[in-house]
Amino acid sequence: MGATGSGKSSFINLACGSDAVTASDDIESCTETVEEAPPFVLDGQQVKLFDTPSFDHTNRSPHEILQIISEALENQYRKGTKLHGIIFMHPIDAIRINSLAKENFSVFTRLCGTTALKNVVIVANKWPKAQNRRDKFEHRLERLSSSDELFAFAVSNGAHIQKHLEQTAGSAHAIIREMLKNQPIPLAIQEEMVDHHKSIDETTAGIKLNEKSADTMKQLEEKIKLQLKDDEAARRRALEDELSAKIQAYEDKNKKLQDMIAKKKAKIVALQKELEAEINARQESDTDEQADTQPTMYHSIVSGGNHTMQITSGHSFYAAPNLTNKLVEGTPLRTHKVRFVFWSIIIRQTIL
Ligand SMILES: Nc1nc2c(ncn2[C@@H]2O[C@H](COP(=O)(O)OP(=O)(O)OP(=O)(O)O)[C@@H](O)[C@H]2O)c(=O)[nH]1
Ligand SMILES: [Mg+2]
Repeated sequence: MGATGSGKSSFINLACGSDAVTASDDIESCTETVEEAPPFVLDGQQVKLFDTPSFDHTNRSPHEILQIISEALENQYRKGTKLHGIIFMHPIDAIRINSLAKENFSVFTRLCGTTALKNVVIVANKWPKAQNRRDKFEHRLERLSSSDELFAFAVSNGAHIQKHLEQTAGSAHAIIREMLKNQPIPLAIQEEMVDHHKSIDETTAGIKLNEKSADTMKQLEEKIKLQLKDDEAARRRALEDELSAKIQAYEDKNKKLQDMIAKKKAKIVALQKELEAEINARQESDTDEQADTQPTMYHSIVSGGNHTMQITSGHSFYAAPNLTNKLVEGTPLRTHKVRFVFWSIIIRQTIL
C-alpha cells in the first residue's frame, strides 16, 4: 500500500521479474483494483504479491478504496490465507508530508491493527543517485521514523523501515526475504469483518475514515459559511453604493431644478419691472400729450351727488362709463390717470 505514484506496482514488477501489474508515470492514479501478481519462488518459498490502489486515488474516494481493499482482504482471510507482511511504500524524495499523507497512513495503521504492525515494512524508495543527496535523505528518513505525526507510532509497535535504494530485483527480494521470516497473522480489518461480522463502516479503519470525512465536511461547511458571509457583505456594499449613487443623482437633478426655478423667478421679476417702466413711460407721454390738447369734460355720477372731473381724453371711450363709476371723491387724479392708461393698454392690445 501507499500513496499514488509511490512505486507500489513498480516494486511488484521488479520482485516478480515481469510486468505482472501495470505501473505508470502518468499524472493520474494507475492501479484501480487489488491485483494479484503471478507467484514466484524466493529462497524455496512461494511468494504471492498483491498490488493495491491508493487511498489518495485521483478518481476514487478513500471510502471506495477502503471498500476495494477490505473486500480483497476479507476474501483471502475467508480462504484461510494470512499475510506474512504488508509493505507501505514511501517515496523519500517527497519534500513535504501533507495532511492527506498523514491521514492515509493513520487509516492504514488502523486497517492493520496494532498487533499486525510488527509485520509491516515501511519501504523508503525513490532514492537519488548522488551520495551527498542520499545522506540528506537518510537524515530525513530518521526524522520521519521518529515523527509522532507520521511513522513513530507504527515503528514503536514493531513496524520496520527498509531502504529500497536501487531499482533492482535484488533490492526488492532483500526486503521480501525479511518479511518471509514473519509469523503470518490476520489484520484487524479481516478479524473485524469476518470474525466479528462488522460492516466496513464499523471497522476501526472505516470509523477513522468517516471521522476524517466528517472533519473534511465540517471544514468545507465552515469555508462555505465564511464565503457566503463575504458574498453577503459584498452584495450589501454594492447595494449601498448603488443607492447612494441614485440619491446623489437625484440631489443633483433637484439642485438643477431649483436653479432653473430661481432663474425663471428672476426673469418674471425683471419682466414685471420692465412692464412697470413701460407703463410709467406711457403715462408720462400721455401726460405730455394732454398738455397739448383741449380738456374734455365728463360727468360722473357717484354716490353723494354730481361731480365734474377733468380727465385725459382720446383713449378708451368704451371704458369711460365703468371708469367714471369708480371715480370717488378724494382719490388723487394721478391715480385715476394711471389706471385709465393701464386699462387702455390692455383693451387696445385685446382689440389688436
Ligand atoms: N526513481 C525512481 N522512480 C520510481 C521508483 N519506483 C517507481 N518509480 C516511478 O514512479 C512512477 C509511479 O510508479 P507506480 O509503480 O506506477 O506507482 P504506484 O504506487 O503503483 O501508483 P498507483 O498505481 O497510481 O497507486 C513510475 O514512473 C515509476 O517508474 C523508484 O524507486 N525510483
Ligand atoms: Mg500501481
